[in-house]
Amino acid sequence: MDNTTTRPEQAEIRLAEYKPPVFLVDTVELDFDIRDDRTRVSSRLAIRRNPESAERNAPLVLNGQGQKLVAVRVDGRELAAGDYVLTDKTLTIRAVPDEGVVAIESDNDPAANTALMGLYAAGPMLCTQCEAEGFRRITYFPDRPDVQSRYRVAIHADEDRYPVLLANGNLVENGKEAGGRHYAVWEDPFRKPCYLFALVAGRLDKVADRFLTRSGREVLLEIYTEPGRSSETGFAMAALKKAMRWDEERFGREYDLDRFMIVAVSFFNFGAMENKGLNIFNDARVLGRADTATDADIAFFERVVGHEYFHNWSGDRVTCRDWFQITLKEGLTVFREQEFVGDMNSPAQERLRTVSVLRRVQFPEDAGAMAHPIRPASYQAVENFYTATVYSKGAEVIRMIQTLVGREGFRKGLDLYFERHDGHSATCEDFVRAMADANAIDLGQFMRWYAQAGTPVLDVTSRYDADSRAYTLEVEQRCPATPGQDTKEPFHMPLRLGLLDARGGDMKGDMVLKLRRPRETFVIEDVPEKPIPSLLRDFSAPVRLNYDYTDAELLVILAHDSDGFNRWDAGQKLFAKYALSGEALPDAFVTALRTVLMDKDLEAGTKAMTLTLPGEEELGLALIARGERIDPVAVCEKRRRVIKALAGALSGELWATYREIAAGLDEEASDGVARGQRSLKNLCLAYLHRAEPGKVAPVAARVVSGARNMTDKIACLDILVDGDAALAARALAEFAETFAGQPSIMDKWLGVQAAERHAGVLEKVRRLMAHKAFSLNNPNRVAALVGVFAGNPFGFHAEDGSGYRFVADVVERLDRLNPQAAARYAKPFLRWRDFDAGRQALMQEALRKLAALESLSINVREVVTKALG
Ligand code: 0A1
Ligand code: ZN
Repeated sequence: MDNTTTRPEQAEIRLAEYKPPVFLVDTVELDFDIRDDRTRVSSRLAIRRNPESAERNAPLVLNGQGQKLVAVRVDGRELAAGDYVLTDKTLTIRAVPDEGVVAIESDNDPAANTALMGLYAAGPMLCTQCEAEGFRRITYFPDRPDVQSRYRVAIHADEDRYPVLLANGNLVENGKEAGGRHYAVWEDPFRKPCYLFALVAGRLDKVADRFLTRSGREVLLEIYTEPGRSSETGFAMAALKKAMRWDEERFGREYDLDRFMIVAVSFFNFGAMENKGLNIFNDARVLGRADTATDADIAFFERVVGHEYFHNWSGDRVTCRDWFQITLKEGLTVFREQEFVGDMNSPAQERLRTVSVLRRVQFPEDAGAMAHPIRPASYQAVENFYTATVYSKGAEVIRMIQTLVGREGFRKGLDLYFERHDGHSATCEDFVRAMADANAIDLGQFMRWYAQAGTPVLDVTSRYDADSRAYTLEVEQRCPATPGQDTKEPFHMPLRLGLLDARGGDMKGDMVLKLRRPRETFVIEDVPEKPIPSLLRDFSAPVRLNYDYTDAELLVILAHDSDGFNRWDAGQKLFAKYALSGEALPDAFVTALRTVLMDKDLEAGTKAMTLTLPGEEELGLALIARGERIDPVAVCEKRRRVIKALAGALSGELWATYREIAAGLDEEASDGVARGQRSLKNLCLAYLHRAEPGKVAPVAARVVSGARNMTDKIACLDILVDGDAALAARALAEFAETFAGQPSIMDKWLGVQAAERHAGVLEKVRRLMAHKAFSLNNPNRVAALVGVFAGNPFGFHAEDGSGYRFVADVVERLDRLNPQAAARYAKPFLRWRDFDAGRQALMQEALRKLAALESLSINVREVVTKALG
């Protein structure tokens, strides 16, 4: 007997095979009967054959997964089992009228739902997550974003256990029921795709406020938390009001419902979700005060609250036709979020942050085994494509359009886009067409950004002719091959630049060259002296740019360029060069950095960013660009060597800066300025620790136990863990005792230890997995421990392969609970080709072991097969 099992080939779903839905659903009535052992969901769907569908006689096929079907009715008649076909993914009903009502009852088991998609128990509450394909786990439905419906939702539950019952839209009715139960009915007047559906039930605390829209409507704002955490909502509420005002002022977009709700939940796979009128947030992205959250967390609250709020227009009012178009809403919304955060704080710092994240996270993705265009052409598990490429590179593509058409032109284009598509689903073509039409320009070639993967490279050379005073730039563009795309067509992109004189003065102001061809020559006339080109100002396109700068030219740019981005980037280039070559830091560079540090007019946050070396990932990428392979441990050491040298040379200034800021900074302040000052202060201390560990460790130890500010505590805990075993052990124990029972704070404690740049880190992480602060069921705990470990060169990349085996093992175990989360930790293996031969072999071995498993989710299997492919 042949007992080998064959694994069915996994299906690639393709954009080119898009077909309009066969049936539309105009209205949806849902009834949730929440009981201790199950939740019964009853639906009434008003269905109608779609006139746009070519499949005139096709049956009604509803998606459905992981629930128990109880009954199906068509126009009031209950169907017998033979009247429909039920599989583990679909419910097919052949005998349906062209227009009618389908009613379905099914049972959900939220307590058993560890995948956190659909209806699930999040600690003491029930909540939902439907993007991308979670609604099908709640009830049988055509679960696709081009089916948009009006919803009326009734929820019934025990009043004591679930006093708060929420869904999208407006509360239209509520009251008591027999047996200590109660109910609420919600109606959403806007048509929406089912992925924007949301429901929350539980015992929740609430903070409320009001917002007056510019047309004079009053909106009720509510933030709900688990009991005891409402004092941590201040930043989020302030951010929400700022976001609402900003979207009116900058883009003319007003809020449209009477109520806007945010719920913070403690089990969530992503950062947050833009469900219409009822945003659901990972509590780590919305709750905290200066004594419970770090400045980085707090900065994120404003960003994420803004992001989800902005989706109300870019995502909810105008949504995506299909899941290939995620960047239509995400790229645009990230762009809007970046503009908002810049306007609320410092636009220059926001740009530096954005680009460094892009380079650190998106560039490697775009060079790896799962590189994809911002609009992928195919996928197996759509959740694998909520990526840095779709989000961050997508936002850069939107930004390039703004650079090409100007801010006013962009606003006109966006208005036209919303006007044309309000209440409907759209495609990336629709967006670009609105921009082109509003500005009467041709963006045909520009569409290649949506179809071609890989980070383009610009090779630039120049010559200056003193006699004719002409400056010539030759620009060549190329784009490396990516999986499935061997050759690329040239991109249309803006190259912003300036020309500096020998003292760094701008000779010509800002110019924007429009690149379209593989090789182009630009002649700039009337240039008085041989210039230093300041190329790719403001990072005007998501590319790598090569130009053969001398160190002296970079120093001029660093000191004087009027473009803040290029000043910072010149420093980054010099840092990378000295770190990778092992050359000593030249005095001129140290002097330039000293000038930055002591500059009275420069914001502290900008100083901190200028003094921060490119990260280990970026240095690794610089090696790849030179055709070398990465030894991550060696890269970490090279980086440390530069920090040590710099700290030695600037010791006096670093101590002076540290002391001055420490003396004047209010521990409770967490506005943008205070955050910048704190980041500079803690950078000074961390740098000094490399050069003078004996002097810094006691200072750090005092801060960990004495400070009330969480940013300071964690920065100093990091320092201790990095250097002084005895002090670290004591500080960690004290921290754990103080914050036991506060899981989001204990996540930081886990993370600090998983980040330890030391060979023994795996053993520690193994032990921590058994600690009561850890749980494989909670994505935040897993991110704090396993996620941080996966970015640790001494952990994940340990030379003996132990880190790879450990992470692969976690992926296997986690996959049984939460496939989306598991796939996230399989992704670091996608880059195996970037590392030295020994590590390549060990990473492939771990991948093969995973690939050989019989039962893997499609999420993990897609990553593993593409990694090996
Ligand atoms: N749309 C959300 C993020 C999000 C994406 C996918 C999810 O499940 C697969 C959940 C949330 C945002 O951009 O904020
Ligand atoms: Zn989003």
